[in-house]
Amino acid sequence: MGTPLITLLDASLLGRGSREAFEDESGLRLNFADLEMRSNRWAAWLRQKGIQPGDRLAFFLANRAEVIDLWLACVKSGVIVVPVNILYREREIHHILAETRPAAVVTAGKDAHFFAGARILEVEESAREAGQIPVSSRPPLPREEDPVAALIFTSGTTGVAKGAVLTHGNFAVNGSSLVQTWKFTENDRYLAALPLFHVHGLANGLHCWLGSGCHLRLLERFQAARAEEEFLRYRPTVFFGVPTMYVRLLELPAEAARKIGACLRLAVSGSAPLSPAIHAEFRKKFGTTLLERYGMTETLMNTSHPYDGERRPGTVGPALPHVRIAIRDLQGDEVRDGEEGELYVKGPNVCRGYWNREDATRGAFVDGWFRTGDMGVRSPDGYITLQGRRSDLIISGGFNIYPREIEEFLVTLPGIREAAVVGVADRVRGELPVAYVVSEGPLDENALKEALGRSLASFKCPRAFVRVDHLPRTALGKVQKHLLPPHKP
Ligand code: MLC
Ligand code: AMP
Repeated sequence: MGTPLITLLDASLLGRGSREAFEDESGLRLNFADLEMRSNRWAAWLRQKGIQPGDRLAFFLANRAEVIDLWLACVKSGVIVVPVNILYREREIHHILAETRPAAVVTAGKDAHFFAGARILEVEESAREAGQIPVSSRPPLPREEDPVAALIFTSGTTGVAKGAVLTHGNFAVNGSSLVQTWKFTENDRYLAALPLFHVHGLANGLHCWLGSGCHLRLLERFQAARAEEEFLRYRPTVFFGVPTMYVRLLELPAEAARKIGACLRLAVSGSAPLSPAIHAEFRKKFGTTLLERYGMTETLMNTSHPYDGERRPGTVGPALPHVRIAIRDLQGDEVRDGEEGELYVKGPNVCRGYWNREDATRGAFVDGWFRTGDMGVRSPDGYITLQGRRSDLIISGGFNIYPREIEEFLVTLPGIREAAVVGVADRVRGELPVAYVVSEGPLDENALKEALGRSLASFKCPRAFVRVDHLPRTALGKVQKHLLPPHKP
């Protein structure tokens, strides 16, 4: 049974009504009572549009106040949110629409063309409509015990994007656990720069804020060139980021870094590996120690460095209090401390499975334990070190890239016979994708990039294309990526 998510949020929405809650880059300022009222109006607007509990509502929006309004309205009404990464393009978007069949998509007018065939609710117009609805009361609570709150797309270990079915209970337990573990109080100031279409920004960011009643400043996106000004003016006590953001912050002048670090009690890093070198440089320059945590779309957060204890670089800390982690060998037997294996996770944080994909769901769980695909080792004092993945997932700037998706697309282009995509190390983004291709004639890189850019998110576009005569394969035909010639930029 799950805790109702709204209970966690009500401590602020109802309990701290007059307290300042929110600001954004346009100068909009809201208190918690405003957020309560706005989301009630949006919930009434959803009903006016005929969107019922259990229906899916997709949004394709850069960070803005309406994303929060919509999230809260859907949580209150039992409508299932499908957040779509705004960097996605036709191919990825069509797949998500086909899988979830949303009742409508909320998006900006300029992006409506990506959603041909779907019912589009333009965001500005929708906000005007919702703002005029004279209601102040909430919709009736969803009747289900633990309703589905969101379907968030991720490729799991297989490469085909699937919607992780996350319930109100999953979000509630994750949010309340992080508020406690990270010692959030209503006096915190959280600078929110992560996109709200992924769980790092949505499940952790919004729920730590509303679960604690602190203040949030929402940025449309993280921009390194504006970071100094943003941090110095807002003086956040809390920041959540992917390692790329911390690498960018290291470019700030020493004096600014010292001032920022003096306010920042909690700087959380996650979604991709953080090197011990960056951990050390950040500490030296900002005077604050990064706290690393490990999570997944399907499980929300699994581990975290302790707030008061040792934030051991290179590790992701021990399991969070509500999470059980087992490390198992290929036979499924638990390994001893110090031995490598695959991480399996169990707990009220774990999603129900994948939307309409029973086979994939069955494949992802073993006796109720979720297979993460992440390899790791646990020290005798419980700290977990991640050591890579079972699959060849590439993580670039905190966004996931599945080589197979790009390889399958590349071979549909004229003249390309075979393709293999690998990640190469990059100081700023962690990894960058590079494509090795067997082609019939010379490669036209510009034409390839244009074709990729039309169909796939920009971060998936290979930074280089290397022409090879053939791909190294095993006797069974599997590509041996480790035998590809090294890429020299
Ligand atoms: C990145 N880009 C964006 C964007 N973020 N465009 C619009 N809106 C955004 N929010 C595009 C840029 O246009 C550019 O494309 C490229 O990405 C890199 O942008 P940049 O300006 O050069 O920024 P950079 O300094 O490299 O930083 C990128 C970044 C971004 C860190 C801001 O990668 C980012 O927001 N990452 C967060 C990913 C995230 O939230 N992951 C959580 C997943 S949940 P071009 O075409 O010029 O290259 C998960 C579970 C868990 O994994 O554990 O949390
Ligand atoms: P996603 O599918 O976007 O939810 O990405 C989840 C994956 O990101 C995990 O399975 C890990 O491989 C990776 N990840 C998340 N947090 C960390 C971290 N702190 N260090 C290394 N990898 C991480």
